Amino acid sequence: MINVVGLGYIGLPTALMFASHGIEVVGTDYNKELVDTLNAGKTTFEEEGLEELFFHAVKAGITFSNEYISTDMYIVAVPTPYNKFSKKIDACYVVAAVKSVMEVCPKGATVVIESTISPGTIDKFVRPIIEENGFIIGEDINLVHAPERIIPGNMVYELKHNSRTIGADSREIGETVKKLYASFCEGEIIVTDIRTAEMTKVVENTFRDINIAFANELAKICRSDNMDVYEIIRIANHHPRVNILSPGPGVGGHCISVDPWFLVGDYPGLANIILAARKINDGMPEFVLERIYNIMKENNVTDVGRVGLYGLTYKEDVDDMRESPTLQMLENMEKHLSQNLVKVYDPFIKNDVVANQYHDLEKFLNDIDLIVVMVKHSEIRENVEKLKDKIVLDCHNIIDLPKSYKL
Ligand code: SAJ
Repeated sequence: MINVVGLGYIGLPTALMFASHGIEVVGTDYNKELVDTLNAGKTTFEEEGLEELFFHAVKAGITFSNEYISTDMYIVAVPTPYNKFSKKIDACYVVAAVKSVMEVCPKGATVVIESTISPGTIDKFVRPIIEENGFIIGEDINLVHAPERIIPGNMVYELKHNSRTIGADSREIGETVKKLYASFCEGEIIVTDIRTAEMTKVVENTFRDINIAFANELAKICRSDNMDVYEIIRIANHHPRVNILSPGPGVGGHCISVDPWFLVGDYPGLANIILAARKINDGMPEFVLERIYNIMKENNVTDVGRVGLYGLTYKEDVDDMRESPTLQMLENMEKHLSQNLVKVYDPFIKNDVVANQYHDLEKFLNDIDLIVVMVKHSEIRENVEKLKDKIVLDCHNIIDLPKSYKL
């Protein structure tokens, strides 16, 4: 039986996947409300295919609890925030979860850490806890790192089809855990050591951050000299070995905008491109603000109250707002005392999280003259004609109207 610890964006779908593939699973989370919701038969966030998977898993017997279970296999999928000042990982949730597991686990158990961690975290934080509890790693307790790779919006599909990495101290344990994941994972599963698995995961997200930063830097260069960045990228991408990503209003989410900082924090002086990319991407909300200011001036819009931000989430068609460019931008605006004037709307955010938030597209559009498309939710892509009388700042190159501006 597997005890999956942490039932968030990664832990929940993973637990459901195992349960739907014939494995006995108990999902544990310290959040009572979350466990109550799951036990009441409801999922806790929106995600394509999640509800169906949930019903399958419940039918197959998955249960949810606030308690840790005594069993031979644990999968820890708790959040790993980073310290905003030191840029280093804050392993407090992983530490707390492993401590709780140590209180109930029998000898012979395997502890798999799925949470994204910076290279060295297992050596520095996890091994000492196990040893302090009187266990010998490799004899009494087996330790494994199995980072996930799934993308919000396509999690269920990717859980099944992506290849993945298993890092273990011994080949044998690595192969055992590989077999377990192979119950649902059809992609290639590569077994390696723990340090390599930790580093690989962070490197993957850093690769993407750097590539997005390149596209964003091009957008700024082209804007400064009146060139069309989208046309340039489109043409350049016809080269067989060039694949430039898309500029946007910033990089949000809990992965790409966070993981590169682990490398910057741990290797100051060595992580140079990585740091530059982070700065470029983090500077994009400010760049959008400047664009808004210039477009307002050009169109004689003097009232910030007539400006509307479309989208609060960090990307399209998800309800996740973590590190979102819109929230970053509102924070920047706060410094200029204008945050409370601008209007905001997101079809995926049902409760009020910011000032002047709307819950109806029509009403939102009625109250603004300039709309800034921060997130390319399907809703706006399907309703472009509703923007024909508006001034539009399109941060994603999806709208082609007479009065639309690009980044
Ligand atoms: N973005 C751009 N331009 C692009 C692509 C993305 O500005 O061309 C922005 C998005 O709008 C968003 C951010 O970047 O704000 C990140 O979005 P994303 O869809 O690229 O990635 P995430 O953060 O949702 O998920 C990533 C994935 N990692 C990689 O693609 C390397 C996913 O596979 C990981 O599992 C996940 O991070 C994670 O948990 O680490």
